Amino acid sequence: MLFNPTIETMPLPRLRALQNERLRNLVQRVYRQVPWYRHKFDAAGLAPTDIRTVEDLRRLPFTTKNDLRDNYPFGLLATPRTELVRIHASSGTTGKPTVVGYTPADIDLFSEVVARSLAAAGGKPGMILHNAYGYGLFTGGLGLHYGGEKLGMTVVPVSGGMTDRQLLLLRDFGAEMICCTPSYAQTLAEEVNKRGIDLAEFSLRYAVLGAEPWTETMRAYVEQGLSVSATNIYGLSEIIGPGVSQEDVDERGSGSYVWEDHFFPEVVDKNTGEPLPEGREGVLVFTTLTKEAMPLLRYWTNDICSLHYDRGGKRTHIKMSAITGRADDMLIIRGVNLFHTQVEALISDIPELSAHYQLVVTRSGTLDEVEVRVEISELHQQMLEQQHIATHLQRKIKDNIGISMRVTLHAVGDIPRSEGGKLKRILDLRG
Ligand code: DLL
Repeated sequence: MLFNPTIETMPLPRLRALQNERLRNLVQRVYRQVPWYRHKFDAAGLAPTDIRTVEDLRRLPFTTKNDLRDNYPFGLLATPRTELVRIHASSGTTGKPTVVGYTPADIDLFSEVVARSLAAAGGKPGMILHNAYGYGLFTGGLGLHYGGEKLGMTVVPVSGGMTDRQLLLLRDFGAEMICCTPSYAQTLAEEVNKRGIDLAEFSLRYAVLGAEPWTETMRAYVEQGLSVSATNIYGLSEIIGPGVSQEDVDERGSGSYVWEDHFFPEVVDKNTGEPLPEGREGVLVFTTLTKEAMPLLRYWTNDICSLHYDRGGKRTHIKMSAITGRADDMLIIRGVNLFHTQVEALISDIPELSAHYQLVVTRSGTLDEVEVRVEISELHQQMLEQQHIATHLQRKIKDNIGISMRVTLHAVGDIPRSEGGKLKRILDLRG
């Protein structure tokens, strides 16, 4: 279902004209109201009138997470602090959180893009939405909540954790849609299986998963384990929260529609910052075209993906591929760039192994060492002692990624699970 068909199917030339008009307004507003941006323009020798179309964006410098930190907490606001009706924040890996503010219009915009996303995922008015994203400073809980209400769904604000209660409410309320992190969906699927729960007692049909990278292997596991069609929802606090992009339930695997009437995406070269053409992988960068409280120009997300128009899709908006990793949690192991999803893909080719794994990075002397801890699948527990499975994965990793790693096999339940939020797949113990 399309929540806003006029916008979602707008012919590209009209969409581009809308973006250009919004961009011109944005640049004027930001120059006038955010001193930090005014200095950036002045330093670059640019006037707001130099930016007339989205093609001109490449002339502007990027905005980074560090810039947000330097302006902590309210330095980048384009409206007086007293006009905010909500604040969210995301905890970074170091130091202070990244703070974002919303005016009433921003909350409307947030709800609109999440409503579009839930509709694309299979949601309909009247359907029960079991919302297991965390409520609080994290944008997931409240973001999905308001979007669900906007679409006319009945939202159950469960928040994360307490798996027993989640399963009880899922069954008793008859939710047809669940949203949570993919790793938590994996936990739920595993519990259903462990307890021998009959899914016929549930009404679940759809899962809307995001907030962390996941793969087709996890999709298959969750779809089968919870009896759902699972789609990807992507977003980040700095831009709005969840609902920056969303996969359509009938177009699974072909990328997620970016709601580009509000968030203009670019993919740029990680090293040079030059915009890359459709289909090429690089760092995702967003310009918020309509946000009031904290508009951002060319925000460097650090997320790695590619963009493409899908001429056969239901909507005209551009699609982004699944995120393969973050430029900053990319491991560099003996000079080789590595994302944990690359290892995950190789694990998934070996039927004796489960989708539960963790990479542990240590340093001995000057040499980085990686241990891949992976669980034997439920069905193959008796093979735990069989070293040849570990050797097989080790060889695949060496052949495909070019790094020697130690592989250790573990029993079901040994590797940490998601307890409701984002799961850490990498344990980096190098000081
Ligand atoms: O994670 C917003 C969100 C909530 C998205 C609920 C989807 C569902 P932050 O905590 O600011 O916001 O983290 C943003 O999480 O830059 C990505 O690295 C990662 N991320 C978010 N969604 C996906 C996804 C929320 N679908 C950071 N696939 C982003 C891969 C994702 N990574």
